[in-house]
Amino acid sequence: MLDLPDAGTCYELLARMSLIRRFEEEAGRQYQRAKAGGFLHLGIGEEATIVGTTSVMRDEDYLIGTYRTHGHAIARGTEPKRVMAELFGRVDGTSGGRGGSMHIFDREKRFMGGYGIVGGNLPIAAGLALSSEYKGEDAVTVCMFGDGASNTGNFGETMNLAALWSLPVFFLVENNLYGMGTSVERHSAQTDLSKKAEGYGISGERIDGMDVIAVREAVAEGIRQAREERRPTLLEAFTYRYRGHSAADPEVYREREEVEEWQRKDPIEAFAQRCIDADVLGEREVQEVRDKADEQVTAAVEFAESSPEPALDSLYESLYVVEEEAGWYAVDERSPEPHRGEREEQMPQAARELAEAGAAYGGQPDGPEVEEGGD
Ligand SMILES: Cc1ncc(C[n+]2csc(CCOP(=O)(O)OP(=O)(O)O)c2C)c(N)n1
Ligand SMILES: [Mg+2]
Repeated sequence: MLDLPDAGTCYELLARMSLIRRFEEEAGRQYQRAKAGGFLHLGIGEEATIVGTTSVMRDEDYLIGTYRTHGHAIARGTEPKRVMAELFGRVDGTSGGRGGSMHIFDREKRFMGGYGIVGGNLPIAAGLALSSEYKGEDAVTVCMFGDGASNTGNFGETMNLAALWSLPVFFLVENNLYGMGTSVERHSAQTDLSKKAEGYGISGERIDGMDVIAVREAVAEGIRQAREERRPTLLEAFTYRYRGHSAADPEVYREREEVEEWQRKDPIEAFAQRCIDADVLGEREVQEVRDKADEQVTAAVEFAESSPEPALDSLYESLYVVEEEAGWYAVDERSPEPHRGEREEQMPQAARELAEAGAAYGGQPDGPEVEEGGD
């Protein structure tokens, strides 16, 4: 086991993890009260991976994540009350209440989202790193994504360019063993995800993502290589989400015992105990951390509740429109009825046969006969 850092750093790591945990527990409660709308993906259990990573980043570094990033924003320094207000859809939220849970964004803190498309944040990370390179900045981009995202085309495309162009980017896969309800064994041919980018010249390592100190050390080295050697690497951190994929997950794909087993090695409890055992922190300080987290989260809810809803006449602000008048570009420009080629009866014969037979049969000897031609 790696040595503990100084007491101040341990206190800060514990405080950040505890704050995120309390925040997310409360976000779950507020969602059930229908105060927070849309989808809600909680990362409870994944705090050591998040905080271990951000604790070794510089202010000028970029972080980009997925739709499970309330904790990432808070770990980067975004005020919890602004994240809560975003969940509530209020004007004081990080995106003025227009993004919600999946789209937390804080440019000032260089937290670049919050991204709903699985794997969609990877090419953006490469782009951010390219921009730093172009502008001669010393910043590194840290890109965090799920095990499921490692199967997307974006993964390979991004690894290729990151390696080819020697971009200052660092990749961290938060392997929580599932992509929605599908386990890694069932969704990835290569289950050692740290090896998945080797073919592109990007080496990887596996670590215990429940150990904040192990994450810290490994990420610090990855960031150093990205910054000093322009060498992107891939870290696979084993972690676990205690809650379902989203707030609406019946969790039929895993046993209660599996969840409890992971909860027994809870990253926050384990770290607090370790600090107490090593006499780095006292019981009193650990309690203080919990009380402060409670206070901040209570204040965040009060703030979010008293923040106004966006004004109705601001509905079309910040939308992409071609014309001066705000509106629904696709319908504005064309008439709303179906256009040429959009009606089913205009579908070419071959396409209809394929659709009826199921596209899976396309090109197979016992599939339907497909005629050449058609428009
Ligand atoms: C391109 C794309 N495909 C599918 C989805 C639906 N979807 C949302 S989350 C998810 C699972 C992703 O799992 P993983 O990358 O392991 O991240 P985790 O949710 O475990 O943090 C899927 C398939 C999506 N949002 N985007
Ligand atoms: Mg996952």
